[in-house]
Order: sequence, then structure tokens, then C-alpha cells
Amino acid sequence: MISNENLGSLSHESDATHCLTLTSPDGATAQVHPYGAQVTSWKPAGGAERLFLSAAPEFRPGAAIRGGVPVIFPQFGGPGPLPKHGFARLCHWDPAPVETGPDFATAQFTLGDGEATRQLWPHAFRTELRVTVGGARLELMFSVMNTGNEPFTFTAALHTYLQVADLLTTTVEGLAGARYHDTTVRPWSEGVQTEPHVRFPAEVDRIYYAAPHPLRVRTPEHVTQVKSDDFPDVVLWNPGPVKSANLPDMEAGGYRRFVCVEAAVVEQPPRLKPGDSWQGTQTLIAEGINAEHQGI
Ligand code: TA6
Repeated sequence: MISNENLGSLSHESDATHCLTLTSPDGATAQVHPYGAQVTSWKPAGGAERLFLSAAPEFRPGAAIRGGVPVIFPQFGGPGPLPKHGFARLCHWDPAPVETGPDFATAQFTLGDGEATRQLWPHAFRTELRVTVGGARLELMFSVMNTGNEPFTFTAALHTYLQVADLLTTTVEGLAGARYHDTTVRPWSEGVQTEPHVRFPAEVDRIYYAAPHPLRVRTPEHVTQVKSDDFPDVVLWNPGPVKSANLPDMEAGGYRRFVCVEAAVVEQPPRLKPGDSWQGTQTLIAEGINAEHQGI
């Protein structure tokens, strides 16, 4: 468990008082928690909640918020020297004030290195997450800058939990032809997506490389388009019933209410020289929302 002083801890108090709400004039809203700069709610204009948030969160140092959009940096997954999924989701980020335009609201969150992050990962960096909501869209722009004197590499993801009414009637479309690793088995097995739809009859945990875009997450109730810019990879995850039962921060049956579609940069870790930066964007679009609400 991470308990360094500069890393954050999740508490009921911080949850209640420090969440930022973004409200676009057209009625679209998002909520972002400075702990992890984690988007925990997104409602498109005229629509209902589109993100999953666990009803049984863990409030302890070193725990991440289960749901919404955890920011994974500087290490995706378990393999590597850092705790699984790195530390960005366990840190308090600095929020800038919410700005509102004619058809959007936006806020930016910043995280830099500190003593605790340098103990885990000896690099000087600055990351920013800009969250913009408006109409049918939620846009998340993540950037990484090397503010030190030595180069570094990293992997990252926006680990988006999309809410669905029933996992078993949910499909993800658009990945046909993509090469992937199935990470539910050891060693990971390689495959190529042949079916036009990915379904979730049991645990799914796959990293698709150089994945096509956009993807569509289709349920009987609605369709969400997932676009990425400069995140070359996509991770699909649902723990299924067995692994879900072992997650202390997941309510019984909670796994049936989400699918994670993650914009990721994993296979080819970006290498930043001093002064260099990298940026990637994930955009979610609630299809079928009134056309006048499509833009940001
Ligand atoms: O992104 C998929 C994944 O790496 C899965 O292997 C699964 O473990 C998931 O993330 C959630 O990880 P977490 O550390 O949040 O429990």
C-alpha cells in the first residue's frame, strides 16, 4: 500500500467537499474528484448518467476510486517496478477554476512530482488532465511533460468505466482485425479480433494494439462512441463474476453494470527527453442525443 505523505488518501470528507461540478449551459454535466483527477460522473445534455461508480467504495490510503475515469500513469497494469497502474490515481491533483463557454464547461487538473512520487519513480514531470463537457460529449485531454534533466518513458491509460444496464446485452464494436493480448491467462496469449463484436460472457481483459477508432459500446438502451487521439491502444476489461467477488470495493453483482473501454498507450511507451511533452485525448459521445447537442 502506498502511504507516502505527498500521495493522497481518499476520505468521506474529501469526497463530499472537494468534488468539482462542471455544468455546460446546455445542461451537460461532469463531476471530477481532485483525488486522482478522477471524473466520477458524466451526464450528456438531456441524458442520464453514463459512467459507472461503485456503490461500495473503499476509503483508505492507497485505494483508488472504483469507477468513473481513473488516470493511469506512469505505469499501466502490474508488470513493471511501480505499484499496479502507477500512482497518479492515488494523488491529489491541483484543480484550476471551472470555465464555462456558450456550449461547454471545462476544468484543468495538474499533478507534478514531489518527494513521495520521486521515491517511487525518480523523475521530474508535470501531468495535466483537461476535462471538457458539453452537449453529447465528454472530452479528456491528458498530457505529460518532462520537467527534469533526464529522459523518461511511461505508459498510461484513461481507464473509463462505462455504465451499462446489463453487461450480457452489451457489445463493443469496431475492433475487428485488431491484434491483442489476452491478459486473463499466464503467459498472456496473443490473438486477432475476428468477430465484429466483443461480448462479455465471462471475464475479459485484453490490450488491443494500434486499435481502430472510433469504437461503439452498444446496449439496448443506448450507444456510446469512444474516440481516441494519440492513444494508440485500447484496453477492454470486465472482471466477470469470480474476480468481481474478490474486489473489496465492488458491490455484489456490480460487474454487470459496467464495461471498461480504456484509451491507452502501452505497447510503445513514449520516451520524453527533458522539455518534451506528450498528449492524448479520449472523447466519449452519447449517440442519439439531439443533434444540436453534438458539439463542444
Ligand atoms: O485495465 C485493466 C486492468 O489492468 C485489469 O487487469 C484489472 O485488474 C483492472 O485494470 C482494474 O485494476 P484495479 O487495480 O483498479 O483493480
